[in-house]
Amino acid sequence: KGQHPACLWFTGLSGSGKSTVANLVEKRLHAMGYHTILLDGDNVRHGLNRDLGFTDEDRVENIRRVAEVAKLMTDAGLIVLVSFISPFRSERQMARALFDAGDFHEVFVDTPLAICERRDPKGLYAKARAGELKNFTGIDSPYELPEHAEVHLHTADTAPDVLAQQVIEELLKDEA
Ligand code: GGZ
Repeated sequence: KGQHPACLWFTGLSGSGKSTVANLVEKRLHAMGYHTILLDGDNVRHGLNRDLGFTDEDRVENIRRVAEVAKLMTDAGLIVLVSFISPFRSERQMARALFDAGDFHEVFVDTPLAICERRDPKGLYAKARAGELKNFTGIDSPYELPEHAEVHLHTADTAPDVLAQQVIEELLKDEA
């Protein structure tokens, strides 16, 4: 299948639904015959980046490495889905700059902090509020809102399958 290689870069808070939407998008692309790979904390922070924590400096390095790997995989012909908080504008810009114009699609998974905190599937927000977890994004570590995202997903009032479709439409919008 002839989809041009590309990078779908998901950014958003912990618990925003990045992984849920990215997984749905990947499943659909796969069903359409595209070759994809999903990079996220589960397969990167436990391996390649297991030396990194959550200080600003470590997050910068986390995202730098992920961006470089995503670029290599895109060069190899894959559609790469990247799902990290990626809280800093400058690192998202650095990632974007690695790619040819039009091959990088930033997807802002926009879920208000209050909703992420209510969900708190791993109890991390509670720990952060209690002071047991330092440098937690949205609590005592910043999340810089995307200003140039190609896709802006409002998760509070839209079902995941509809959000996934919005991402796919962005990816395929220039296809014949
Ligand atoms: C934010 C943290 C932290 C801190 C552990 N701050 O909901 P999760 O659990 O599964 O996703 C979060 C994940 C964030 O890692 P990223 O590599 O995406 O972050 S970044 O792009 O900023 O480098 C959360 C868990 O790791 N987690 N401690 N302090 N999230």
